[in-house]
Amino acid sequence: MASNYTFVILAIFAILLPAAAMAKEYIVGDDSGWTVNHDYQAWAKDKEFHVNDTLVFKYTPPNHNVFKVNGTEFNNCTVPSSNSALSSGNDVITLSTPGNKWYICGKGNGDKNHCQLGQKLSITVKEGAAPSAAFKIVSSASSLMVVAVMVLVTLI
Ligand SMILES: [Cu+2]
Repeated sequence: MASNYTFVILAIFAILLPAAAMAKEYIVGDDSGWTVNHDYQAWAKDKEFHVNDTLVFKYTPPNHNVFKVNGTEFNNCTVPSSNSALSSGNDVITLSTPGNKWYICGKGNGDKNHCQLGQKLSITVKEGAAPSAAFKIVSSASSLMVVAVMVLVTLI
C-alpha cells in the first residue's frame, strides 16, 4: 500500500519535473498584486517572459479585473466593450504565443479609470526557452534516478 503510493508520487514527479523546470510563473506585482498606483513596467523590466510561462493576476474581486487588449487600447486605456474580462481575483494567463501582450484593469470611470491610475501591464514574450545542454543532462539524469528509485520501491 505504502509503496504503491510512493510509486504514484514518483511517477507524477517524473512527468511534471521537466515541464516545471522550464515554465515560470510570475505573480504580477509580486506581493502588491494587481492594483492601482503601481508601476508594472518597473516590475516587468528585469524579467524575461517566454512562451508557456504564466502570469497570475491577484486581487480582491470585484475591485479589479483583467482585460487583454491591443497596443492602442493599452495606450489610450480603452476598456473593450465585450464582456471578456477575467475576474476571479486569481487569474492565470498562459503566455501561449510570442510577441507583445497588453493587459489593463477595466474598473473605474472616465479619466480616473484604473488603467489611467497605472493598473496596466505591457510585456514582450519571447519564444520558448530552448533547454540548454546542461539542462538536458540534468533532466535525463534525474529521470534515470526516478526510474531507479521506482524499481527499488517496487522490489521492496
Ligand atoms: Cu482595477
